[in-house]
Amino acid sequence: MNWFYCYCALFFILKTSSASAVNTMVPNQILKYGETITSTSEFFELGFFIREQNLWYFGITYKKAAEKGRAVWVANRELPLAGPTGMLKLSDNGTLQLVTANNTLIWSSSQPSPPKQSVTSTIKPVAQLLDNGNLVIRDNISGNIIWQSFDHPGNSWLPGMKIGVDLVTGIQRKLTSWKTRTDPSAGVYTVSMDINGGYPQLYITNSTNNMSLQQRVGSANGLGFSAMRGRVQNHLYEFEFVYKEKEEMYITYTLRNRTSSFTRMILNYQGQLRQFVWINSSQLWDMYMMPFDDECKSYGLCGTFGNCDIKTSPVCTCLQGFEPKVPEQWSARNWSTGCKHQIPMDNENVFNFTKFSNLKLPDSRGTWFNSTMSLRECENICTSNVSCTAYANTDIRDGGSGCLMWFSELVDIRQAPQGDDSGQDIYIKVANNPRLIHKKKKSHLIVSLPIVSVVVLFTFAVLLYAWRKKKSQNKGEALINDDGKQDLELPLFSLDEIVKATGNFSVNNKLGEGGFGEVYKGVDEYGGEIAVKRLSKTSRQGLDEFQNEAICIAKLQHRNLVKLLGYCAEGDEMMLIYEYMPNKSLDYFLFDESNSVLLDWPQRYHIIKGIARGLLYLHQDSRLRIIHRDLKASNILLDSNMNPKISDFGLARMFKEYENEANTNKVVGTFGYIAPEYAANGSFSAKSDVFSFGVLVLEMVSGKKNRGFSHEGHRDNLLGHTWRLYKEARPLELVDAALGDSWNASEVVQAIHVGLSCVQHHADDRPTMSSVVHMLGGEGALPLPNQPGYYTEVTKHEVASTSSVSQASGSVNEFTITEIYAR
Ligand SMILES: *[C@@H]1O[C@H](CO)[C@@H](O)[C@H](O)[C@H]1NC(C)=O
Ligand SMILES: *[C@@H]1O[C@H](CO)[C@@H](O)[C@H](O)[C@H]1NC(C)=O
Ligand SMILES: *[C@@H]1O[C@H](CO)[C@@H](O)[C@H](O)[C@H]1NC(C)=O
Ligand SMILES: *[C@@H]1O[C@H](CO)[C@@H](O)[C@H](O)[C@H]1NC(C)=O
Ligand SMILES: *[C@@H]1O[C@H](CO)[C@@H](O)[C@H](O)[C@H]1NC(C)=O
Ligand SMILES: *[C@@H]1O[C@H](CO)[C@@H](O)[C@H](O)[C@H]1NC(C)=O
Ligand SMILES: *[C@@H]1O[C@H](CO)[C@@H](O)[C@H](O)[C@H]1NC(C)=O
Ligand SMILES: *[C@@H]1O[C@H](CO)[C@@H](O)[C@H](O)[C@H]1NC(C)=O
Ligand SMILES: *[C@@H]1O[C@H](CO)[C@@H](O)[C@H](O)[C@H]1NC(C)=O
Ligand SMILES: *[C@@H]1O[C@H](CO)[C@@H](O)[C@H](O)[C@H]1NC(C)=O
Ligand SMILES: CC(=O)N[C@H]1CO[C@H](CO)[C@@H](O)[C@@H]1O
Repeated sequence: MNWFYCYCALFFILKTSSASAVNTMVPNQILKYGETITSTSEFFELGFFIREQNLWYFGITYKKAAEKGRAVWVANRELPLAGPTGMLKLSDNGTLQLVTANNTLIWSSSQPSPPKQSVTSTIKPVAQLLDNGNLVIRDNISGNIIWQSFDHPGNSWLPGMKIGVDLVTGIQRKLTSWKTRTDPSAGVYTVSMDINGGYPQLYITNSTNNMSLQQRVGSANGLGFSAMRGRVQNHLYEFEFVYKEKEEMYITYTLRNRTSSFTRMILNYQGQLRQFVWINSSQLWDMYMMPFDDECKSYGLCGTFGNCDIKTSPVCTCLQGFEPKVPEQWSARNWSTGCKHQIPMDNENVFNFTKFSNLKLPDSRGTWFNSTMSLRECENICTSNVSCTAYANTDIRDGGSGCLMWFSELVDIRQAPQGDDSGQDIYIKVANNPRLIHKKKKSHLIVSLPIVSVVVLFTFAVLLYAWRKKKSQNKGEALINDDGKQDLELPLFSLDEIVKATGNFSVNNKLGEGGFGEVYKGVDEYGGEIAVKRLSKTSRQGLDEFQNEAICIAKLQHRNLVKLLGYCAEGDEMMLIYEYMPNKSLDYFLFDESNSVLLDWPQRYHIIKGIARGLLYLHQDSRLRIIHRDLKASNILLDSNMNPKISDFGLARMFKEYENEANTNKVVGTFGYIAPEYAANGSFSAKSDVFSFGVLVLEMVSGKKNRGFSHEGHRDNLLGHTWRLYKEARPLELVDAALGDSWNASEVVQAIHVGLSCVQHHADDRPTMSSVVHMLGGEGALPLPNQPGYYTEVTKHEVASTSSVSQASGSVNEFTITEIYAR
């Protein structure tokens, strides 16, 4: 009995004494294998552990069940012990030492960088494992910290740890990856703070690559880093940048509720940074945040003012208001040259800040910042400083605060995914487009607006009326609908302005000829580029088309339709003014031997999808229902980012809601693109546009014109040839040799399938544009196609063509058919 009590008492004493010192170690205390020191939070413990056979380490590991043994910090990461035989001791001067059984020093806390601490003889050191996983050596008299493991991070970034620079000692606190999954010695990747001027940000570097910048993580914005993948906006932790002038600057993160969550950030041996949170209910680590690991991750891929968006193809586009510096290189996917302002930023120029949302903020080297300033103050300073190019908030919590300003061209921007609020807003200086000012002014005159537009419309109508010498024979075709009274809210350009812009319609500025006259390039007084369509004075035939186009396009707004900026009606001049498309039209690339190589498959596929969306908008989604009737490669214009824009609405036809189909005596369109039922009996519908779209798709794949296609083996046209290959299960032989190896077989096969489905003989067998858009978006499937319409070439001989109207001058290919013998 006595013996039993005695044992119990002894046990009790041992238990309490170890409990009171559970997280501390005093001088000359020895810690051997099997003994550990545990933090009072019970999250962490300090002790020996094994990583691989006979490689023993000493460090801090998690203690909790599922994570037991996962190291968050390793003391002897470069020099493992051969067995569980070493020991850790704390010397009187406050140094932790790890020695082998025969007393060989393996690791010491003061070894790597002894900053000559003036160790007074009267210190009373204690080593303590804090609740957050920080091992500190303190002087128990003064309370000063002599050393702490948080100053020497490994691959794990725990809450409270600082990544940054001590400005007094110059010590850089950075993460270093492990060499392999199990070997904790320093690997090639680091995460460190860049402090070479500007707002500090974190970089991942790769030392095998000569310490090159592997990926820019960015600056802390209060919650995390902008445009990271995962739950950046969460309520568990906050990342923030702390700057104490002349002392230190660092990024750290803190848990909002220390007791409930448990988190770590890891730089893994493959150089990837990952933020994990422990989910108690499911007992596992959940990944909360990581930099995107995709094409857009490489630093500055899209050059200056370029935006990388993984959802678009190609991934790089110029920010709105910017255009490629070297269009040829840009369209050849060499984006490093970047973009420039569309309207040059001269000091005299009026400018506005354009707000871009949900972006990863650009590289912040060379920026200026003030964490207490408001966005309004920031704007004021940026407005008055000519060299300022953009500004943004530094912190996005509570509606945003702080001021960050750029003074150079912006690089390394990416788009955060839509529907994900992980990105940030930035305000970029963009010179004012005079046309936009014009428009804006209008919106100030709310009361007088209807009057203005009625007057404008009236003038326009009167002029048009005066122009019409006699009633057009095909009045049924004309597009003056009852809704002609809808506001034609178009800016009016003066003739003087246009004459100046085009160098008095100089031959050098002539871009080409359209259905109703010539097209000129112009530069307006602000340096903005425009295209001017001038109604021919000698031929009055184009008047209907001109009018048609003005009414049609003025009401349409879509990124895949060309944009009308305004019109000019003065004297006997009638002109429509468009945005200028620097990359000309699709046929310029597609059917030209040297240019076709510039248009690789991803671009062609992007263009196909863009045309499909534009056409869907015309057929279904716009306020009006419009059949284009003349879709062809030369009517697809390309903007500076090679986005397709459907143009030339001269032959377009507006449908009323209940109309699906119409008939005409005068068939207008272009050889090679025209649908059989339309050519044969003048019946047109949305499905006749679908036919033309199908032809265009097959032309994009093959790089060959449907019209004039020839093959040694047979008499079939491009459609027949494609059908042959498709039937014989050799569709890939259609692929344009100019595409090199840029194409992707499944996309090509899909495009051929779509193309063939669209050129079916019977209009009812052709899909709607919405099915086409779905299919190109990877959703749904189209039925297997049958033999296409116009299997063989409809030669000119077979078509009793009335003499093409006089508008068919120059490059235009329009014709009128009265009878046709289709197969
Ligand atoms: C502290 O003491 C240990 C052994 O007692 C010695 O090896 C070490 O150099 C000393 N460190 C400093 C900073 O004096
Ligand atoms: C200490 O032991 C290690 C092996 O554990 C051995 O390699 C080393 O030579 C020994 N050093 C001394 C000084 O005996
Ligand atoms: C540190 O000092 C406090 C009082 O200041 C004392 O209670 C505690 O026991 C000391 N710790 C060690 C390990 O000496
Ligand atoms: C780091 O650089 C090396 C050498 O250039 C390269 O092989 C490796 O892929 C790079 N690491 C990453 C993650 O890109
Ligand atoms: C690495 O950088 C140094 C200094 O910038 C340079 O001299 C050296 O040639 C570079 N090495 C490689 C492999 O790029
Ligand atoms: C922190 O988490 C604990 C446990 O989940 C909870 O009881 C407590 O209310 C939380 N505290 C705060 C301030 O949210
Ligand atoms: C975590 O989960 C375990 C069992 O799943 C439960 O016993 C424990 O109370 C939970 N802890 C917290 C802090 O919720
Ligand atoms: C991309 O453009 C840059 C700058 O003009 C040039 O130096 C580089 O050679 C180009 N790269 C390719 C692959 O064409
Ligand atoms: C930051 O802005 C605040 C308020 O505008 C100002 O008081 C402070 O001096 C500024 N700090 C620096 C370093 O410019
Ligand atoms: C604009 O800001 C930069 C950077 O702060 C400064 O060097 C320059 O003097 C400022 N210019 C003007 C005109 O205020
Ligand atoms: C929307 C906006 O801020 N517009 C402004 C653009 O700049 C001009 C002059 O620089 C202002 O008058 C506009 O209000």
